[in-house]
Parts: sequence; structure tokens; C-alpha cells
Amino acid sequence: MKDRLAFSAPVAAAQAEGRAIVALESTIIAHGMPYPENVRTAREVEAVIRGLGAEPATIAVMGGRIRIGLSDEELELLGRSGEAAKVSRRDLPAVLAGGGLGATTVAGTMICAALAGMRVFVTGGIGGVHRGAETSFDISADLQELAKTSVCVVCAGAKSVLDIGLTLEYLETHGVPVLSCEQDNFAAFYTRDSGFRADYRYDDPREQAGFLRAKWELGLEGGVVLSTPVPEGAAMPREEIDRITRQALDEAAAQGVVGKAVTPFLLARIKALTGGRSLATNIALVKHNAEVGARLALALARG
Ligand code: PSU
Ligand code: MN
Repeated sequence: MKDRLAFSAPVAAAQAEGRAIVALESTIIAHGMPYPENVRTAREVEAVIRGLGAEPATIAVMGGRIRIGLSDEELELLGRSGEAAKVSRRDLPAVLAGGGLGATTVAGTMICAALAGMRVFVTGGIGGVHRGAETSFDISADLQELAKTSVCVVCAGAKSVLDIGLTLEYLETHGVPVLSCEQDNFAAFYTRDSGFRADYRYDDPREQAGFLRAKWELGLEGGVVLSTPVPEGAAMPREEIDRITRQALDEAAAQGVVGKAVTPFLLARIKALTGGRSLATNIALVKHNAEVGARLALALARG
């Protein structure tokens, strides 16, 4: 298995010294945001984490190996190629064996982070149960991964294009704890409040770390969701985002968009329909998540 993983020098050094490391995904770079904002954001997110004293490890698949930590050039390649596969659990073997370029989703990144010995992972918003899932069966593999892989995913809630209530029900069924920080409720990606309560609120990273230790020391395998809301000034107006999301969903249905193409299609349409403002919100929330994730990784590393 070790041959399948390739650590960058800075990540290997951080690991050898027992320093805090934060995993980052790459689907958000290759499929979640347009070039060049995607690459700029990826670098800025890494800088936020470094600035707080932790080491970022962006994860992707390249040349038949899982890469843990990417150089600036590799981030550029990933963000600009337009050809990276979207890699979830089912896709990982194909992209590794085929030797191509792969951008890992939340599910894919959780698997790789766990293999690399990392416990904290920052993304924008997790995937979940799509609206209308009772007929489409579209439920993100992210949820199933959270049920089994022991990594804490720091996010601004689940993407607002989803059915948030059903997403939380699914997580509850699978025993995935949903923690919140900075507010009682689960965040709603482009807006702060989903209207649903998180299971436990811990504002202090030491409390968050204490929860994770207690869970995993007991052998209770599986992930944890830590939600934190988009900063006030960067949030979208709720009515506007709701209306535009419905329009984007209608367009996806009319054009027959299905499977792994759904989420990238919706994010791109929402960006266009908001005149780019949703992208600014997405960038702001990811950077804020990176702060929360770095503080948590530091608290965990202090032991
Ligand atoms: N967060 C973002 N933008 C994104 C994603 C998350 O701010 O593009 C990606 C993640 O990689 C997540 C994926 O795993 O969207 C969900 O895709 P799907 O619904 O097809 O499982
Ligand atoms: Mn899906």
C-alpha cells in the first residue's frame, strides 16, 4: 500500500516531526471552481493553514500514485487541465491503475487522508442527499464514506443544492456526529443557517479535539462533520440563492444532467446566475473552514 502513496517533502517533514497536518481535496479545484480562481484559491487556502502553523496537504491522483501534498506547479496542472477525473471511492482503482490525473472528492480524499494517517480534512461543503433523491437515488458517496472512514471533515455545511434535512437524517442513521462551531445550527454553504440544529456545538478547538479523541479511542470508527458558517459579510442573501438554486435545478433536469456531473453543473450555473457572487462566497467559506481546520489539527497534534 505504501507504494501507492507519495508524500511531498514538506508534508513528509511535518509528519516526521509530529506537526499538525490538514488534508485538502482537489475536486473543488478541478470541478468546483473555474480557472484561474480555483488555483488561486487553492494556494490561498494552503497559505491560511501555514499561517496558523499547520501544514496543508492537498490530495490528488497523478502518475499512478496518490499524491499527499502538491507543489504550486501541480496545483496549476490540476486546475487548468480540464481533464482530471472526479475521483470518489469507486473511481480510485481505475485512475490509479490507469495512471491518469484524478481530482479527489470528499469521499476520495477521506480515504487517502486516512491511508496517510491524517485526521483533519477541510473542504467547502460536503455532498449529500439530493432533492428528489426518492426518485433519482442521487445520494453522494461522501455520506457513506463518513459512515466508515475516521476523518473529521470541516465544512460550511452541505452544499445548499441538496436536501439538508434528508442529508442530516442519513448521517444520523449511520452514526455520523455533526458538530458545529460559532453557532448552534448546521451551516448552509452559501448562507449561514440551514434551520437545522447540529448535534453538538464546540467553539473551542480543544473541545472539538476532545470529542474526536473520545470517539476514536473507543474504536467508534467513522467520520465526523464539523460545520462552521460562512463569514457574515460574505454570505449570499437567502431568497436570492434559493431562487437561483431552484432555477439551476430545473435546468439540470431539463438538460438531463445526471450522476457525477450534477454537482459541478449546479455550482457553475449558480455562479453564472449570481454574476460570480456565489464564487466569491464559496472562496470565502473555504478559507474560513481552513482556519477552523488548522486550529483543530493543532489542538489534536498537541495531544
Ligand atoms: N465543496 C465545494 N465545492 C465542490 C465540492 C465540495 O465548495 O465542488 C465537491 C466535493 O469534492 C464533494 C463533491 O465531494 O463536490 C460532491 O459531489 P457529488 O454530489 O457528485 O458526490
Ligand atoms: Mn451524486
